[in-house]
Amino acid sequence: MITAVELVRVALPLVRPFRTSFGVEEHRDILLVRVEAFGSEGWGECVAGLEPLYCSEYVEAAAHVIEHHLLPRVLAAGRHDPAEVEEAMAPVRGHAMAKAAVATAALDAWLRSSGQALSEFLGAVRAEVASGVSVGIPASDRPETAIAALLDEVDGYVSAGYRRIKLKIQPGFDLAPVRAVRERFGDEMLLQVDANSAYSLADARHLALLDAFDLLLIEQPLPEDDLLGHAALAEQLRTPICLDESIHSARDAATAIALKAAAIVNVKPGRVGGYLEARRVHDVCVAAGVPVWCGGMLETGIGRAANVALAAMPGFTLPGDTSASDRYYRTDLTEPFVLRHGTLAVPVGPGIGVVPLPEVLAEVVTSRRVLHPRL
Ligand code: OSB
Ligand code: MG
Repeated sequence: MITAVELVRVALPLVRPFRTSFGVEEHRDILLVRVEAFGSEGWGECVAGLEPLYCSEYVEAAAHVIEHHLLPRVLAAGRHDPAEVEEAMAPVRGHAMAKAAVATAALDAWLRSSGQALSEFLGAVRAEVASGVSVGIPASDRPETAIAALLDEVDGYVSAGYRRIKLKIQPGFDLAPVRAVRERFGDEMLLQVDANSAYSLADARHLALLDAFDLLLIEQPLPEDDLLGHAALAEQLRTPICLDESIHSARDAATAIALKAAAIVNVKPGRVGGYLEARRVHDVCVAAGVPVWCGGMLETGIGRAANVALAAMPGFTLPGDTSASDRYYRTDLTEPFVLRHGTLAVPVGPGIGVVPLPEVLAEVVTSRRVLHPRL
């Protein structure tokens, strides 16, 4: 049973601004959920951004919906095992990232109480997972300097050993950077692009020019609710289409696959409401023979640890956006994840296998709010 719940907010600057077609993030304002349950402590990281730009959720709204709508329902339920926590929050529409943070904290405590690692609970089959890296759009007024900056950044990641590079693209910054990266690093490099829904179906002929570069996939070219558009686009491209923003559930994944809107699926546990649903997305994809990979939301070690456990499941056959701590933060909240031969080690300890380091947390915490028990 859950006996205590606390919302912990921390501010962490990114090592470099992360620019996408929807905006730029220079630091994260992170909401952590800490619970005490079953005699153990559990942590969940909310991946909602500062503003509702990637999706409709944002961190302030997540804190509000947790306090006023999710937690009261969870506390009113009795056992607080993983299935019950998920079921208790189900009447609330949407707010997947808020739900995932609560569910993961409860799951972490539940697993720790029995000494089971999240990876084992999920059915992981690997001890380390191949790491890719998501490269933001450089800030620059002139295209040549933007591409030079991009090549420098990619060079650093390639030298570090990352197994796959993902370039963020948008109209006006697509063919030239992809061509430049291919020319510099060769045809063997695993390369993909992510548009964060910046295009329309009218851009199909332009996007088909990316076919020349043998990309692994193009991620979310069109708006999130445009499955038919993605299916129509897929008929005009050789590059496989991967969906990110469109997939909010295992049912969405099944629909997108059936419509041929997605040939590959990016799973983000925050976007689908937690690790139980992320596992169901994986299962749907495996049954359909569709590759899945684990996306990222610039998580600290808390969120990353759980993502790495998920990415160790058998259907995760492509490298994920599960990069090492130093790609994001100078000092991570947890023991840092370090790249070894292009992989991250799957945590082996109980639950998510990591906790915030008290001395780091003390440095970066901006607020702590006890929601339960109300004193
Ligand atoms: O679209 O995958 C995305 C980060 C924030 C919001 C959306 C996305 C991303 C990334 C970064 O691409 C992935 C990472 O955590 O490394
Ligand atoms: Mg994406």
